Amino acid sequence: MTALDARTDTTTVLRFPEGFRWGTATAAYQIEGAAAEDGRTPSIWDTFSRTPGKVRNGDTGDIAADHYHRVDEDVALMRRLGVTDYRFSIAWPRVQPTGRGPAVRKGLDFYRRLADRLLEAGIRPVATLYHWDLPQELEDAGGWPHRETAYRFAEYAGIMADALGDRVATWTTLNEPWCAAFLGYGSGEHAPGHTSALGSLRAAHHLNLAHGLAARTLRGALPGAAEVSLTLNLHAVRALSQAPEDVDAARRIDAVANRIFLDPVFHGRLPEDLVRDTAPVTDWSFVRDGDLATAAAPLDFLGINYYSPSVVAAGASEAPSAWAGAEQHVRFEPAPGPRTAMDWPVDANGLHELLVRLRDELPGVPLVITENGAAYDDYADPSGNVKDPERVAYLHGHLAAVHRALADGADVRGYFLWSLLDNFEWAYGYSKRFGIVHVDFATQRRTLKDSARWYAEVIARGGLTETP
Ligand code: IFM
Repeated sequence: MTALDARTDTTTVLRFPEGFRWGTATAAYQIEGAAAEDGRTPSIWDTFSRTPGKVRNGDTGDIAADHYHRVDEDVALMRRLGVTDYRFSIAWPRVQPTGRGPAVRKGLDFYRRLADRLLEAGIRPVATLYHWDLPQELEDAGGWPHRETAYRFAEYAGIMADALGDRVATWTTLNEPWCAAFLGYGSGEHAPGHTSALGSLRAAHHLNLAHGLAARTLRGALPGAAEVSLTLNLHAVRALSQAPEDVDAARRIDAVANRIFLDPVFHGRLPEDLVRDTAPVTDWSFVRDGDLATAAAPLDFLGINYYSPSVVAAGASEAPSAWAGAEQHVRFEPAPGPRTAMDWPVDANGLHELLVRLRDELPGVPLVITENGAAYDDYADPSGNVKDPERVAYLHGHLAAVHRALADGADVRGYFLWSLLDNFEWAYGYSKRFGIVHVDFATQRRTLKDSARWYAEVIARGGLTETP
C-alpha cells in the first residue's frame, strides 16, 4: 500500500469506477521558480508581475515553490498520497525561449527528469503545453490577438512531443483559454494586461486555432495510444430570475465564456448568437476559411476546471470587462452560500450541472475534472499541523457531485485536485493558498495539510465516506 495511512475499507459509500484517475494538478509559473535559470527567458507573467500594481504585494514567480530544484521531494510527496496521475504544465520559455526555433536542452531535460521520476513512482504524467506563460518575445510580436502565435504554438507542440512522447502519454494543449483571452486581453487582470474587447475575441479565436493545429501536430508525432485533450474552465452560469432579460444575460455569458470554445472545438462552428452579440466589436473577418475545421480536431477527452457558479442578471458591467459584447447587457450578482478565501461561493451543484450538460451536449466525449479545489487561510499550528476542515468539506462535496454525475450517466474518467502545493495565485500572488500541501515560502518547507491525508484515504478506498 503506497497511500498514507490507508484504513481498512469498511465505510466507503460512494465508490468510484475501477481505473478512475485520481490526480493533483499544478502549473509551471505557479510553482517552478528558477525564472532565469538554464536559459529560460521571461514570459508575459514575468513581465506582468514586475509591473507595479499588477500583482498583490509585488509578488513574482521568480522563486515560487522552488519546484525546479525540488522535483524529487515533490514526486515523493505525491507517491505518499497515492495519486495515480499528476498534471503539470510546461513553461514554453524554458524550452523554446523566444517562442521560435530550436529548443534548449536543459529545459527539455528538466521535464524529462520530472516525467521519469513520476513513472518510477508509478504516477502517470499528464502534460499541459500552455498554462498562460507565453514567451514575452511572442507577446512583443502581437501575442494571441496575432494569428502567427497559433503557428508558433504548433511548432512548440511538435518539439515537446518529440522530446517527451516516449514517456508522456497524456497531453493537454491549452489550460483555460478563456482566462488567457479575456482576462489577458479584455479586462487586463492577467498578463499581458491589455484591455481591448476586439483583442480578446481575436485572442480567443487564435487560441482555438492554436489548439487545433497543436492537436494535429501531437497526433502526428506521438504514439497511437497517446491521449490528446483540451482543458476549459466552463462557467456554470445561472440567471438570477426567469425574467426574459435575466435569461438572456445568462445566454450571453454562456456564449462568450463557454460556447466560444465548445462550438469551434466540437462542432467546427462559431455560435451564431455570439457573432450577433459581438457585432458592435467585430465582424469576425479574422476567422479564415478552414480555421474552424482545424479547431475541431478529434480529442480523447475534455478537461473541465470548476470552482464555483456565477449568477447573472440584466444590467451592465464595469468596463473594461472580460465579457466582450455582453458588458452593456449583463451584471454579475453575488451567488449565495459560504465562500472560500477567494470570495468564491461554495456550490458543488454547479459541477454536477456542468457534467450533465456535457453528457447531453457532447455524447461520446469522455470528461476529466482537470482542476477543482479551494483556497483558505491555512497556517501551520505550533505542533506543525495544518488543519483545513473547510477544504476537506469542499472537496468531499465536489467529489460527491462528480459521483452523482457518474450515476446520472456522465462519462467522467478522473479528478485532479487543484492544487498539490500552495503556489503563486496569479494576480493574488502568494496571498491565496490552494494547496493540500502547505508551503512555507520563507523556508520552502512542505507540510501535508489534513486535506492531503484525507485525499490519500479517498484514493486508497477508491471512494468517499458518507461525511468527510
Ligand atoms: O490557480 C488557478 C489555475 O492556474 C487555473 N485555474 C484556476 C486556479 C485557481 O484560481
